[in-house]
Amino acid sequence: MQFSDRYGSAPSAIARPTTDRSSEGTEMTTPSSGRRMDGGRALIKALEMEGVETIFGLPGGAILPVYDPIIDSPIRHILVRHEQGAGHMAEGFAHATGRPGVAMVTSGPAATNIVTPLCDAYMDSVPIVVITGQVPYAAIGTDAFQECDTTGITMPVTKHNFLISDAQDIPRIIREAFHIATTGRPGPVLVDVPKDIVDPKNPRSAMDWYWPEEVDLPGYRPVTAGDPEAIRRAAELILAAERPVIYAGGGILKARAAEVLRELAELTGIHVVTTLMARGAFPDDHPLALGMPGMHGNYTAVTSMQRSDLLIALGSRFDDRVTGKVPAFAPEAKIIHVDIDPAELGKVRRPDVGIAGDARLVIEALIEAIGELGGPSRQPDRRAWGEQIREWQQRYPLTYQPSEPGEALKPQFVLETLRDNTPDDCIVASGVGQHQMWTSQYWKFNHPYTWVNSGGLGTMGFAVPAAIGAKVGRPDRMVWAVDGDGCFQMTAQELVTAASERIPVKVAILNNAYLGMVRQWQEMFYEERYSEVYLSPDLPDYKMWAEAMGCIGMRVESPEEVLPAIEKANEIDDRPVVIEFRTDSREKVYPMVPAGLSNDEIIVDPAHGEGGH
Ligand SMILES: Cc1ncc(C[n+]2csc(CCOP(=O)(O)OP(=O)(O)O)c2C)c(N)n1
Repeated sequence: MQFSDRYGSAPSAIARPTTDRSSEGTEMTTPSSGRRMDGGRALIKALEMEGVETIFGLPGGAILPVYDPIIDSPIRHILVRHEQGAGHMAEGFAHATGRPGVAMVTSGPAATNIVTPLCDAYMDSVPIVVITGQVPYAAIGTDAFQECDTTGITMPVTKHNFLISDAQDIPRIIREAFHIATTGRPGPVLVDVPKDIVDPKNPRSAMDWYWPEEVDLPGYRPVTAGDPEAIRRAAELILAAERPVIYAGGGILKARAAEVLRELAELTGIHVVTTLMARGAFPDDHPLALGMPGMHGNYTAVTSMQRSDLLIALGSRFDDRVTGKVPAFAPEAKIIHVDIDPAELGKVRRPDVGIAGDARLVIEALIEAIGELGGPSRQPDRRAWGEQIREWQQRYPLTYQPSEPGEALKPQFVLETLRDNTPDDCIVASGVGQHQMWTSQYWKFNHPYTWVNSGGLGTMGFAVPAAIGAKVGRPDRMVWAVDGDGCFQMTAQELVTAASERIPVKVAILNNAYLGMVRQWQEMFYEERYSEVYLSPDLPDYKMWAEAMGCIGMRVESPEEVLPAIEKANEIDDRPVVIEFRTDSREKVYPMVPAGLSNDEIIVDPAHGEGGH
């Protein structure tokens, strides 16, 4: 019996695997069905069958029997220093590769330590599979040592979770876990594994090996193809619109739809905004790119949405940080909303045409429907709209006041220099706060899967472990984390993991000595009453801390030092590098739409001379 089988499970199908990378079998051979095995070995073997190459994790008593067979497995295990790190590494891996990230930890406190990454992955639809140890099945509910109700705790923050009760179910459940995590709207799936059913010394762990060829979950049938009638109506709306804007969300990346998005934009000549989660889904250097909308979006992205007569929302969820005050959001716009998750349609704003389906398939069908309806030449003359957009772009570019000689470094200057001196396909991960918004604003994302970010939950401490996971997934790419001093202090210990595993990530700390984003709100909305946001510029000594963790550490205080430090960091490829940039603590993120206000009340940078709205 499973505690939380929300989708229903098919009986075990005994079938042949397609691949087997296990050390026990010869490469690419099929293991004999019915071979006796213990549950721990079966679990690792099932992960191998899923093509898992890396597990991020940390062992403990309850999960020991699953850790033992790792020694004989070709799977690489990366030993983290805190389970939160394992979860974010799995997420970073998934963000950068599109393949599911895997984390494995023990019961009780280890399971609760990984709840934050689970919630983070849930909010941002990141496919990860987390395996947790559990006390022996019979001890569940007795408050046994290191027991906690992991499935109960994680139910609201996982797409699905399993509590395995029978060793014979292990291959099927692992197969289902990966299927659920990666199909439909991707998300985190947790598998809780009681110790007795994986412990070779316990008869309850004995099972006959099999590999289910197919997954059959009667209650789980994600819709992928959009309704043709709705697609035709959407195409009609596109062909009639005078001021349309494509509102691209993270779903574009999840659906691997960046190429077809570009095709649609170029076919119709419609401009594209990319949300915080969609940065990279449409190239920033494209003439139709408008950049990021929302609370800290640029003026043109925000205002073009506000003034549009048609918003084509593709894999975006009308997040409050994008809409601002909902009743005042894009008041004249009709809405086409495409999402793999039908629950998103109409959740915040009622669409004129709602299409449940995979973004890539629906966009392809839309392109076809536009052709059938007469093609893009049927569209009205949109030159005036294009002119208006260009005028906004010229009038309200992103700006900041460069520092005068002797003044503190500007974070935007650091980011511009980093952006201009890293490869175009460099992967950049960020923490949460001002540095995150500046990175999203100032970086030029010209390739998909180059931006690794915690958008929904907004998790401080995400950057360092996520960058490590991304680098493990894409060792061929340069990976930089841009972190705040507050965020860095939450998960910096994972640099010990990176150094000992020789994962050469690079970290830029924008040290403004404050919990900067909170300070910004206190300055703007709490009359400069700075309650509990000062961190100190010198404590800790980041350079020494980095070095103590096996990294190269550098400190940069003046503009002339910025480029040489970045160049030096770029040359180091055998260990992690940390550069502490001491930045101006008074700097604020602009533009800004204050929380709860309409996007029409966007504050452009006062230093730019606009003086407000
Ligand atoms: C785990 C967690 N705790 C608290 C917050 C609230 N919060 C959002 S941004 C921020 C400040 C971040 O400071 P820092 O890392 O120094 O970055 P900065 O804003 O200065 O760039 C805080 C405390 C959060 N997002 N996550």
